[in-house]
Amino acid sequence: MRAIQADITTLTVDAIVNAANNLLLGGGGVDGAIHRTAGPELLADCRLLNGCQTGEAKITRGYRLPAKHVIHTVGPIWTGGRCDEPQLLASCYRRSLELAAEHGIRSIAFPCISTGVYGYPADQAAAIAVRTASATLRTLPIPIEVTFCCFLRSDLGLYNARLAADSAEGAS
Ligand code: AR6
Repeated sequence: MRAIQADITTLTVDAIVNAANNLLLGGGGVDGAIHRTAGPELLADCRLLNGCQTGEAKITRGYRLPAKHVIHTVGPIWTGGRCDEPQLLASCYRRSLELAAEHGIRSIAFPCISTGVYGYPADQAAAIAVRTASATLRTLPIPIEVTFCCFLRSDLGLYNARLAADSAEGAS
């Protein structure tokens, strides 16, 4: 697992993850950027998926993106943490990785799900992302290279701290 600062739509990986909404018909933020770069075929494909529940994930092709696939997941809207937000956010990372493994995906990049419009506190979200990805990778039959793609420099700092703590834990 590694963290970088980049625009996720530029990454050449087997799959990028989209922080979508329940309708899966596009939106702002990273969702808007992914749809703009992938082109109208992505929206046409998404229309066939019948939406997606919060914490779940669905897969499409990447069309004009350098990534071969897009895994669309729906993070929780932050309302203070008492509406299962941590469990739902963890589920986004777990279900995306499980779906990736089912499709033979060997490299995947995640944005910082829920931390934009949906308002999830960035540090808490980074902790969940790293902890859940680390735990899920240990359960998968094939190794997957995970990149946490941070748009903001502040997020990159949070992820690097969490990744260092995770690898220290793994070593002890
Ligand atoms: N590459 C990587 N990360 C990005 C990019 C990009 N091109 N653009 C933004 N981010 P958000 P959410 C980061 O709001 O909070 C949409 O309208 C951004 O800095 O995109 O899960 C959907 O349709 C932030 O760290 O997603 C939903 O309605 C992270 O992506 C709603 O927003 C997530 O911010 C989902 O909200």
